[in-house]
Amino acid sequence: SAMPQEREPNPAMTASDRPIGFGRVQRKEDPRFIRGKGRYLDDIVLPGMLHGAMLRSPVAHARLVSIDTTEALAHPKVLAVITGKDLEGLNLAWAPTLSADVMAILATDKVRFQGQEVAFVVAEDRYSARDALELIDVEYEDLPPVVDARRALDPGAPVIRDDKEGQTDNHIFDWEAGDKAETDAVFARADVVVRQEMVYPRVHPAPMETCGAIADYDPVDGKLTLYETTQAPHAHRTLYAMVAGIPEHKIRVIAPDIGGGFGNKVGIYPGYVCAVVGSILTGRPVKWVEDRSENLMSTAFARDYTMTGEIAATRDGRILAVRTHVLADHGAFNATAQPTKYPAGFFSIFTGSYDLQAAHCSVTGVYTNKAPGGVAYACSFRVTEAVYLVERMVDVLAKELEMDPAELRLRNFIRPEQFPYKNKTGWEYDSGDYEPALRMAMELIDYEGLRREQAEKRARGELMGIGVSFFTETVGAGPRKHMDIVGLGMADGAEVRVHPTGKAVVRLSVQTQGQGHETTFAQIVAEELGIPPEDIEVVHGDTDQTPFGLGTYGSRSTPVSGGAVALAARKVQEKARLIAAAMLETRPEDLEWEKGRWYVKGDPSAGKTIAEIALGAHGTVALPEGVDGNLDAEVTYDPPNLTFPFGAYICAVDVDPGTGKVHVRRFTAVDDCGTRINPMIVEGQIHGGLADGVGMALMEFIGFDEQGNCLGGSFMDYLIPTAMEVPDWETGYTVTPSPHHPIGAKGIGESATVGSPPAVVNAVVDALAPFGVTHMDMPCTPARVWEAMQGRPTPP
Ligand code: MCN
Ligand code: CUN
Repeated sequence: SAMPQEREPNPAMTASDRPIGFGRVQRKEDPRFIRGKGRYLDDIVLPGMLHGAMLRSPVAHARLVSIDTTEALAHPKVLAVITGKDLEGLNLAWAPTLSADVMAILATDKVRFQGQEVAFVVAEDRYSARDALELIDVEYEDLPPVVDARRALDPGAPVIRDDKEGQTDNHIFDWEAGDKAETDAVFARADVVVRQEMVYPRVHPAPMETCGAIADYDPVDGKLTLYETTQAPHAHRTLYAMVAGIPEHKIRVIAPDIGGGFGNKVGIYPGYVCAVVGSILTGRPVKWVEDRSENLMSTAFARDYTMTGEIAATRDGRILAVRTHVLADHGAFNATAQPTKYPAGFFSIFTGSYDLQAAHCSVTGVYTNKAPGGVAYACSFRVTEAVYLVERMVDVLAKELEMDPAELRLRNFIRPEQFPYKNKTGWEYDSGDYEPALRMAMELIDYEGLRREQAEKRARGELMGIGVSFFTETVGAGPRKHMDIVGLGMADGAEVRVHPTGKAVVRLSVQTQGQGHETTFAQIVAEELGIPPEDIEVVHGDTDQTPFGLGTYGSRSTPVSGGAVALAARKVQEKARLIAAAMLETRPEDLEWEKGRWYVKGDPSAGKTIAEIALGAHGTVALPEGVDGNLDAEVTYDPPNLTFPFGAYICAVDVDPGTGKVHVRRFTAVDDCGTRINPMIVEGQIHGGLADGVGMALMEFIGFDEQGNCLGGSFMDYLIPTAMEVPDWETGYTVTPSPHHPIGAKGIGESATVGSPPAVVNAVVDALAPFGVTHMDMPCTPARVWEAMQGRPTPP
């Protein structure tokens, strides 16, 4: 079917006339959320349910001398206390991570970060479980911690992972992309080379709902039902089967409503495994839900990249090459969630939106005494770090060349006729048209006017800055021949069933956490079959009811599962044609499709609607040879490539010269995610991501002291932006469809989080230009800004 084109909303058309890309199809999930009728994990109460609580290490690095659980076990409401020793007996003390490492479920030998899981109590209620934690007596023998990644490889640094055979230091991996020799040669002959060190600090996705699980093991039929806050129910089920040895058909993972995931809910946490063991031991369901501090201190963090960037250019502003070295802090266990071949995620797209002659990056991963994670928080598998690096570097170059940063970008964009564009590190950008997006952003915010205003303010001694960033992402992993997670190829299944009365159900392998899949996937089917979105039920989050697939992260639901759904619906449409031909006593070739109906070419009055055909399929119509009696189809979609959304962001800030406080006054975002299925949802995704970006740029920070104590373990210390700190977003869009995606859609879920931090930081640095400031590390807190104004950049 034809590529749906973006249209302006036409009030005369209803959602069912034009299900995709237009108007404001209301979210089907909102009636229950707005009424407080969502069903989140903690809302679920099973008969006889017990509660778990986790004892965590108070120190960052220590030998575990002994654990005494006698007193806790004597607590009248405690049913079980599980330690690493107990798990060892079950071969579950250690588990494989998503990055070919192992991680402790409960510590056996040492603790390796503050907040690490040490023992699990199962009790009649949550309060007793928590009280009993204090009755467990653990003796630790302190070891010196490794807190600063830059010291991790020092000779003599304490070895964190002495559990691993042959591991004599804190080194995890070295990885590179691009051609080093070619890049060095371009650098050697370039007129201008600029270099900047920068830190993308450790931050945390901090979803509104923390992580949790309810394990319900039925000893009679051996079936484990596991309710989980998970972004990837099928992958979890398979991993439990592989690791715990429970047969896969005896595991059912159910993801209820999820209050935000943002990458925090991709992995399997020790608490989930302990809940399972607790349920098997007690024969009763066990619920475990972490609190806010546990979430911030122990679950998947994001970033923590220390980067050295260099950019080579001609004097007149032609960018020739970029090279970078990165030190990646992965914490105590390498548990980052990413395709196997990509230990640094998709960081190698640090070439950005520019047509370069050469590029090279090398990444060294190290262990530190901090919580594991690394790939989370709307990161598009490290595209966040890549975009930050290149967009900061371009600004550093603009400063050196005394060129306008928008102008410098415009001069260096990959041109529309160059797509599909093969970049210097091996990505094939599917489509793009960059200049119109940046020009639109400049127009929307009145870039020239802002620059004039800035000049006037500077003349008066006021501090105002304007920051530009332009990003290209790579989202929608597969294809599976190149991409897998622990050996599971990155494809997704979808199943469409049209019921006898013409209503439909679509079953997905991906998992919404607030993105609105119940609405948008219904819209895709509606577009293909002409069934109104409200007549289509979207089922997800239950491995017993949905086809296999790798789940939601890396903004892959629309690129991968969206493709699966569109193709499954098209299969249904083709099947409907065969059945309609039988019903109309004509040949399938003589039929023509219009939204929701097959009719006889040249005789539009002779036709059958999808509902009539569905009834025919399930009814008494004599079906053609080889056509079975339903109107269903199933597809597993292995995408041919990723999709490459892009956008232009411009931000204006004012800085208080007395306090160093940054006020984001304006922010314009022009995004292009190809065909927009639901513009309202797309805009919501962008608003959320822009708030993330302002948060990271100005206030979010998981810091540690020298002992490895986590300094970001509560919302008193880990600051996230509220409506007070963000401006009214001004958005625009262009539409450059993906040429390979069935409906031309690209992912959007992480674009704004990826693209906005460099715009804010570029604006802050621009505001501080009168002080000679050329770079500042995030978060640009008042204290750091003030120090920078005194010529004392805060050491990272
Ligand atoms: N969409 C659309 N048209 C497009 C692209 C997307 O209408 N061209 C719609 C989709 O159909 C979907 C939503 O926008 O309803 C996001 O789609 P997509 O970009 O495919 O991203 P995913 O659905 O795979 O969501 C994952 C992405 C990630 S990885 C993080 S992290 C993040 C994000 O989504 N976590 C979120 N946005 C979030 N939003 C909410 N509310 N909660 C989270 O946890
Ligand atoms: Cu990187 S966070 Mo999202 O991919 O779930």
